[in-house]
Amino acid sequence: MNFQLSNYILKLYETNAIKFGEFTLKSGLKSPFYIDLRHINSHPELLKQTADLIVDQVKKLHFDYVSGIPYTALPVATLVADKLQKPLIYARKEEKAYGTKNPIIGQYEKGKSCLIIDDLITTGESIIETAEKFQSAGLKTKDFAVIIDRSNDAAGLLSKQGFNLHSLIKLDQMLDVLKQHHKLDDSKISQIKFFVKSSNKAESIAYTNTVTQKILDLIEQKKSRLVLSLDVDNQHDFFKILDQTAEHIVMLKTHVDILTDFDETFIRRLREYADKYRFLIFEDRKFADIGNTVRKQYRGGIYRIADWSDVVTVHGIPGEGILQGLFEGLKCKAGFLLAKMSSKANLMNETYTRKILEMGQQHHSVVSGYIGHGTSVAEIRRLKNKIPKGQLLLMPGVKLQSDKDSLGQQYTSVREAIEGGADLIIVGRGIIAQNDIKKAVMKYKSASY
Ligand code: 5BU
Repeated sequence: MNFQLSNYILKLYETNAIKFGEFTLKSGLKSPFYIDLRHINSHPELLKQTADLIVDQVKKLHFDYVSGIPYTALPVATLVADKLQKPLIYARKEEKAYGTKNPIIGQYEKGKSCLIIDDLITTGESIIETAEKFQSAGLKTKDFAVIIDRSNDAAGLLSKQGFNLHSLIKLDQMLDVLKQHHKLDDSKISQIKFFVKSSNKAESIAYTNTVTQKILDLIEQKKSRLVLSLDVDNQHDFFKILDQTAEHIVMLKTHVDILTDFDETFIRRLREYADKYRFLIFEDRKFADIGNTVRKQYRGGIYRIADWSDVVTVHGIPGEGILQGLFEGLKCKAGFLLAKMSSKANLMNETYTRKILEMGQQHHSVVSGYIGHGTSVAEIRRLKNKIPKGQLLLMPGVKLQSDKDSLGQQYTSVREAIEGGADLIIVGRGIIAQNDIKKAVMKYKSASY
């Protein structure tokens, strides 16, 4: 390695941009090292040096614009753009929750290409996500420059998708330089290497709780990925529809408070159907209060939901206490967190969705998966790729063809939902509003599996 680069690595170490010790990561894992390149921006010389090194690395590539992923990489991208005399554009960090605003800020011509700069690459997923934002805005993205590549093989992953990764420093190089300068010893280095390898393994653990396993078994046994949403207001209609659909569904989704004639017999009868036709009961209650209140709403009141339902929907907005309030001390119960709703202009943006997935992963013993939605295969697949292994994606707002209703519901087609990776589709009016219910349920069942 050249002198300039090892000198640069030492400077990163001296400014505490690379630290060794014990650090708790977002995932809950304890890491023996931590890289925080935000510090670079507070050291003008180091920032300039970073820009010079990146310029050296990318100056032979062809691109029309320079971009940095906010916030950390934006200052250095600005310097790089200046040195190369190319225009700077960048993608909004917080996705607009609604509206049609372009996610790309700055002036550009469609069809031209952009170099994207980021500080650190761990898995490559956030870079791919950014590339997709640029691509959907009509720009080409092929080359990425990062300061440190601390991944196992992000370059390999990116190249499979047609992207080139140009990193200034790889983890092994960084460790070598610090060892040569007596900042690290062999045992610490093997600890770090072991951590990087095993944390990748930890990320690939499948979080499958007993309820999820039941759902997965039913999908295979029934050859169906169908959840029927039976939103009618009286028991007579309810069981009439259930008679024609029960054997083909994996779960029956209820809104029990829609019924005008709810009583104990309804619950008894429903449980008998569930046992006879082997489906889970899914009360779409969308709990959204503090732990103490949801516990009472779930286990008490006139509905006593916890007594008869297998799964319920939960909003993560009150924080993780809601999961404890609902499920602590109960067996064979699980929730689905709302990660992205199907209704038009809903306020769940990308950041919210990501936080919900983090919460769900940490509480995988009681979170079977997520309610999510997308209006295209690509959007659904993007969401699915972020869902921890072993947890499920349930998608409402599904019909045979894409459609909408007059109150903001958006429907994506079954084909797109399944192609995008939805584990289960939730269908209401696509089935229950049809004259021939039996025919409709068979159509959805076979299109789903
Ligand atoms: P539909 O008739 O297929 O539109 O019914 C959809 C059902 O799924 C309905 O019970 C909604 O309450 C439920 N739903 C939804 O449509 N979108 C969402 O984001 C969530 C639930 Br969460």
